[in-house]
Amino acid sequence: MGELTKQEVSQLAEHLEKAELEAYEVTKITNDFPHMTYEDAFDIQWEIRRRKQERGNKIVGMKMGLTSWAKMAQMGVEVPCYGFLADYFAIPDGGEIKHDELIHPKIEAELAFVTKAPLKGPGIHIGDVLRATDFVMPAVEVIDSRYKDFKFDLKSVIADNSSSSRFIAGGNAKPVSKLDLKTLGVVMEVNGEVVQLGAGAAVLGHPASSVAMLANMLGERGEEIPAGTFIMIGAITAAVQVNKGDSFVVRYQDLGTVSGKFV
Ligand code: 0L1
Ligand code: MG
Repeated sequence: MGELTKQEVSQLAEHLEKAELEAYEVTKITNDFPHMTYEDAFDIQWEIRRRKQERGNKIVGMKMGLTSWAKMAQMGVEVPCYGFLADYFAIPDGGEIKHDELIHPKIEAELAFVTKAPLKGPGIHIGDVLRATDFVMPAVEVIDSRYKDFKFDLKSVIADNSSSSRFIAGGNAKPVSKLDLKTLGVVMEVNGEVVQLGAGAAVLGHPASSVAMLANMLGERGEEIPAGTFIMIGAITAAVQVNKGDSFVVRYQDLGTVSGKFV
C-alpha cells in the first residue's frame, strides 16, 4: 500500500528526474518522507518513466540491480531492485561516455538477456526464462546514483530508477544452449589494469534467476516482460568508480569484449 499522495509521488519524480537530467546530487528522499512504502518508491520510478515517455523517449530495456552479494554488501542492502533503460542511456560498444553529464559514475560488468516470448509472474523460474530467451550478450552498466556519495536505502534507490544512467551492449550474442551461464567468467580492466573479476553464478546463483525475479516483481504490479525485451541482470562484480579520461574493457568468456571511454 502507498502512503504518499499522488501529488507527492509526482513531486518526488520531478525532483529525482531533474537531478538526473542536470547531474546534481540530492539527499535520500526517505529523510523527508520516512513513512513512504516500497509501493510508493516504485510509483515514483514508474512516474519518472511516464514523464520520459511523454517527452518522446523510448524505453529500450530493463535492468536488475543489487543482484550479487558483492553489490549488496557494497551498498549495504539485502534485496535486489529493478529499473528501466531509456533510449538516450545507450552508448555504442567502444564509444565515449560524457563524464560531465553524470555525477559520480561507476561501471559494472553485466550480462543481458533478450527475450523471444513474454514472461509474466508470479511463479516464473529459471526454466521459463531459458525457454523464453532468444540470446544472451555482454553489457556494461554505468550507474550514477543521484544520492550524495551513493548513500541511500532501498526505497530511495528504487525511486531513483535504481541508479540507471548509461549502458553499453556489445561483444557477441549467443543462445543459452551455447553457454555455461554459471561459470561464465568476466574480467574488467580499467586503463589496462585488472580491477574486478567474477563468474555468472555471482548473480543470484544463476544469471537467469535475475530475469525470473524481474518477471515476478513486475507481476506484483500486473506488468510483464514482453517478447523482445533487453534485460541487464545486475553486476557480476562490485561497481568501480571511474574518472574523466578513464577507458575500460570487460572481457567475457565465450562472448567477446565490451569497451568504452569516459571523456
Ligand atoms: O545496477 C545496480 O546494481 C545498481 C543498483 C542501485 C544501487 C547502486 O547505485 O549501487
Ligand atoms: Mg547494474
